[in-house]
Amino acid sequence: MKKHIALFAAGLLAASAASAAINIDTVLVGDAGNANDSTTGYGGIGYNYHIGTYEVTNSQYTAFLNATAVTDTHSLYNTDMGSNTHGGINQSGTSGSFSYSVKDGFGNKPVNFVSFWDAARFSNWLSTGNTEKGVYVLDATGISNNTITRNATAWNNGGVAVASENEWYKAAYYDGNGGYTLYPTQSDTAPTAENPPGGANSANFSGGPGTVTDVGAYTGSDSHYGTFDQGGNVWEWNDAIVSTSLRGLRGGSFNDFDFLLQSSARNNSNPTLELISFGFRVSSLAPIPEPSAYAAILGCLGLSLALTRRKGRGIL
Ligand SMILES: [Ca+2]
Ligand SMILES: [Ca+2]
Repeated sequence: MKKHIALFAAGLLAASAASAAINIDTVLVGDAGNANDSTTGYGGIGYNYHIGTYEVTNSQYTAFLNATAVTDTHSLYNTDMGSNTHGGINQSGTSGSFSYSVKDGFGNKPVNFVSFWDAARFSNWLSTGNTEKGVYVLDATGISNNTITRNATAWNNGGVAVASENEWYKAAYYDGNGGYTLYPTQSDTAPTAENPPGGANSANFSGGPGTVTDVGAYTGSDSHYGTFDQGGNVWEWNDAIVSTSLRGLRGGSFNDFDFLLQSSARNNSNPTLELISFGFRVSSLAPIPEPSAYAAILGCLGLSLALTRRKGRGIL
């Protein structure tokens, strides 16, 4: 059934030049009910959840832009994505007919130059196909005052969110057995900054490649739950409201020293800031389908209902 849905979605997508296939790989973070890391007070989670195996990539974000930013009302595109050598997405056309393409070699690199609100809108779009509605019900006042929190119903129904600080922290540092490590590579020793794939404890931070690298490229340096690049590559927004003007960031980047990869390195920024080293990772209570899959699922259900009815009539 799952395979059928995926193929059906691909068929739909092939008919639409503006869309591209998007698939968000996730890992299940189990062990619900674990305690916080006693040294920092983070990481305790009372539920099982899915979190992105990787940072959101340029290729995924480009599909999002093509679906939602033909007229870029919400400034989802930042021109640095095109003009900066570390950015990975080009924009062409004029407002009303913008289209977006991935730069050569950048498809699997993490998107950067994104604000927290870009990340929230990407998550909403994955949930509902609408950037303004989903786990984050967005309105100008809530954005301006930085007060928007998760809508419990949307989240509990399997909506997609920007990972919460505790979701992000547990996926990065928890050892599955009551303990936490200092680095998100299952180690208390600083990783080696080197070109991927590196060894069993390597990452992309200062002294390494000097730019973004393909997500998951440090193949031997995943977390206990199987996530990659939570240390380095790009900083990752989380949805913690740190103050009236700040949201959370964790993990450090290709530009930062190793101590910023540590569990103790809680960082934050104005949620509107879009820097060269800012990206994000998503989470959900359910595995994440692509937005068009919702239509495909509905289509399949409709078809199956029609077949059932027809069959029913046949029997009668
Ligand atoms: Ca933006
Ligand atoms: Ca990262």
